[in-house]
Amino acid sequence: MARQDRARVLVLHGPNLNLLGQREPQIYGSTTLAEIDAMLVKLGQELGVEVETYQSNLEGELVTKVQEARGQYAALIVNAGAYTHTSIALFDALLAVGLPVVEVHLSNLYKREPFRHHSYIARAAVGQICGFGAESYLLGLRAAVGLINKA
Ligand code: CA2
Repeated sequence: MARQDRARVLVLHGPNLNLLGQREPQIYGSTTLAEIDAMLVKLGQELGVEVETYQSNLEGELVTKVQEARGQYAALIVNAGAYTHTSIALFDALLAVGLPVVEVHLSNLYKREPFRHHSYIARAAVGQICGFGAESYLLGLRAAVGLINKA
């Protein structure tokens, strides 16, 4: 019998997240982005989905990646970093792509500065997970797989 292709999930990391584990461990933890990506791929295998990850410091590159996700992925997990609080372009792209979006953040946005309390991404997302450090991504993946399996 032909092997059923596994659903694919794209994880997007925004600006400065490439620095994880190298600076500000008191806020963002000591796990590196490469370690988070590896944990996501492993959990994806356990949950029966294929996980791909992408990081960029550039807003336009993230927008393009979202546009290209149409028809290629079953769900998106997005930590847009500081673009969370500024990017209408990313919000528009996420609305247009028509895929379920799970927003994740390492830190608890609502315990931080007021400018982090508003997320443009939130209106395009099914839900938001924040405050659990690297675990936020793993919880986000579980949520995304739940949405895929329900669809
Ligand atoms: O908590 C999150 O995941 C954030 O998306 C992280 C963003 C921040 O602007 C958001 O408000 C919340 C910042 C990512 C910066 O990551 C760094 C990692 C290590 C050292 C310096 C920055």
